[in-house]
Amino acid sequence: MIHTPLCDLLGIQYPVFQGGMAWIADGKLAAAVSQGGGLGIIAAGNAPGDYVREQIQIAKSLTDKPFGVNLMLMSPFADEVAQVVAEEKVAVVTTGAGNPTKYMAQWKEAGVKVIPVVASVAMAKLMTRLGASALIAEGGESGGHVGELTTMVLVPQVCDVTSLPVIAAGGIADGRGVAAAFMLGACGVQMGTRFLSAEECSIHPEYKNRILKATDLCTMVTGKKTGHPVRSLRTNFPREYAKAEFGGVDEATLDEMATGRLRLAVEEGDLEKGCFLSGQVAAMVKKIQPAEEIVRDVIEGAEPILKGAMKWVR
Ligand code: TUI
Repeated sequence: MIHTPLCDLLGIQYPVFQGGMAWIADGKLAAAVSQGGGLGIIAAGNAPGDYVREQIQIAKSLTDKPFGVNLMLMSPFADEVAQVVAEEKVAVVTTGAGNPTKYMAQWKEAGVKVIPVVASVAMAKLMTRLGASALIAEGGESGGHVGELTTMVLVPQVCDVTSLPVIAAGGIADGRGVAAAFMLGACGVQMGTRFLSAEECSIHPEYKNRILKATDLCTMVTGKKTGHPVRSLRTNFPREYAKAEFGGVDEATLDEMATGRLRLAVEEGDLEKGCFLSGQVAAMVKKIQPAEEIVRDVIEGAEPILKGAMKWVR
C-alpha cells in the first residue's frame, strides 16, 4: 500500500491527482477520480463562474469524497471563479498558467487548500511563503500550457526549497512514472493525458482515438513566440499555426487563429481545425478504462518498483 503525507493532508486514499484540463475535466470526471480514491479536479478553463458552480454541484451529487477546482489564471473570468471556489468551499483549488498571489488570502480564509502549479524554483519559494498547502511541480512534458523545465529537473529543485508536499506532474502515465516521481522527492503525482482515456471522460471519441493511436513523437509545442507555449498532438492545426508563427505573422493574428481550437477538438473531434492538447505520454496510454481503475493501476504498478528499488544497492 502506498500512503504519503498528501493522503493525510487531503483525506484521500491514493496520492493521485487528475489534472484540471480545460473543456475536459468536468464534474463527472472529477467525481469518478475522487470516488476511485484519488483527487478529481474540475477545470474552470475560460468558463464563467456559473459553469464552475454547476460542475461543483454535479461532483457533489456524485461523490462525498474531496475534489478540487483548477483556476486557469489567464481566464477573463478568473476573479469570479475565485469567488465561487471560496463560496462553495471546495476542498482544494489548484492554479495554472500564472501567479495566484492575489487570491490566496480569500481562499485561505474560506478554508480552501491552495495547491498552485509552479514551473520554477522562484515561484515555489513565493507560494511556500504565501501559505500554499502543497505544490504541483509540472514539467514541460505535460500537455497544454508548458513551462521551460522538465519534470526530472524541476521536481528535485522544488523539493529542495520547500517543506510542503510536492506533487510531480508532466510525463507521468503509469506506475513507473509514479515510482520515479517519488524517487525525485515528490509524495504525489498529477496526471492529465492518462485520464483522457477514462470512460467517464466526455471528450469526442476521435480525441480518445488519437491519444490511443499516438506514438512517441506525436506531440509538438507551439506559441513560444507569444510567450504562451502549448503542447498538443501534431495534427493539421498546430502545424499550420507553427508555419504562421515562424512565417512572421503578428501576435494579434496568431491569438485570433488559436481562439476556439480546443473546443473544436473536445466537442467535435475536428482533425483539421481542432487543437488536441496532450502530454508527451500519449503513446503510453493504451486503453479506455474506468477512472477508478486508472488510479489503482498506477499505484499498483509503482508498488513493486519501489519495493525492488534496493536490488542494485550493495
Ligand atoms: O495551466 C496549465 N495548462 C494549461 S492552461 C491552458 S489554457 C491556455 N491556453 C493558451 C495559452 C495559455 C493557457 C492549457 N493548458 N498547466 C499548469 C501550468 N502552469 N503549467 C505551467 C504553469 C505555469 C507557468 C508559469 C505556472 C506559473 C507560471 O508562472 C508565471 C509567473 O507569473 O511567474
